[in-house]
Amino acid sequence: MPLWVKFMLKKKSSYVVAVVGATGVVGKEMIEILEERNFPVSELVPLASERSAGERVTFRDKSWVVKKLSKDSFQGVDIALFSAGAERSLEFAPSAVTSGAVVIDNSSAFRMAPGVPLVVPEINAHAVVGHAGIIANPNCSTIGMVMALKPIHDAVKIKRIVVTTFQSVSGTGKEAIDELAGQTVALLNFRDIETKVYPHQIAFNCLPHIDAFLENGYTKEEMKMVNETRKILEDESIGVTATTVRVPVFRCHSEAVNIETERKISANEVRAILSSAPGVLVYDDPKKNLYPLAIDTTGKDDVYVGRIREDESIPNGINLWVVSDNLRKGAALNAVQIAELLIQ
Ligand code: L14
Repeated sequence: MPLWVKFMLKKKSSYVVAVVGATGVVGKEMIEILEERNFPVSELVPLASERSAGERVTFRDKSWVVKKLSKDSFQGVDIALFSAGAERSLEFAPSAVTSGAVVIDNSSAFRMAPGVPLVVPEINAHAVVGHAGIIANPNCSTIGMVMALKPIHDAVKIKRIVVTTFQSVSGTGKEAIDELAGQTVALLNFRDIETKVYPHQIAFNCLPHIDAFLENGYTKEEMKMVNETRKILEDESIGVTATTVRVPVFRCHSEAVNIETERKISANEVRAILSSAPGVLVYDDPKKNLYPLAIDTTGKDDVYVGRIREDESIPNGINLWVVSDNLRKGAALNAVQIAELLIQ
């Protein structure tokens, strides 16, 4: 028996679904999306740290008590959606798998582990087969970018990607949302600011620093974009280089993406290809001042692409502006879509 058969989800009419980090920004979004998409949930098991245990979450007009996350939390759980940070995932995901659950993990803990599928359903749904209990959800910025690039890669093969991100604070969590709001109000009232979550003031500022710095001078967030992109596109030959920047935006990540392709492709051809790509919406009419904006993509499922131009500095190059909701397609929606693949 191949190993993955052992971990295959048994088909049922409905499933016990645990959400780890149920009171967090992404956890809440997961619960909302499970409801919105009518996922067959027989029982919701909201889990969180000691601090949030006892709180309540609403799911299908019913109030569910959040329980304290422990290694015994997963008895009888079919699917466990984890979004409580890499440390929690490392500590508790193995217990969930041992209890018989399939884990869909939103953290960076297992993404690059060999044998752990890293999945964006529109792109590499086939990769879920072969999991050994854990399936990883890619980084929010990686998901938006590969959604826009995979159809182009299929058409003309991408050789190199240069990306700069403009990332909102919501991915960091509720404290970061409060920090941006609090600093903004304080500064407009000529008061001193507090800086707790980020190393510098985020209000009215841009921080070229997301996640920890590595020996090579890049941040972990930048290297996630490099390594995850290659794993998802199943192409180690693509060159990827990234600069990830935190901006004073609450929700949605924007990305300036420059690609060099093997064969020539025009801006119009890119528009045509992306127009028929599932989960991608071309929003590109500069004459009418139409281009993707973080404030417009909030709450949307699609990845919005605009400002599509030929890079006139090289023979085969394209520039794009990609915006997506980091909490939805960048996190909770993609995780629920993976769960949908498992029960198909
Ligand atoms: O999934 O925006 O690896 O501060 C880590 C950084 C999620 C977002 C990940 C942020 C990201 C987070």
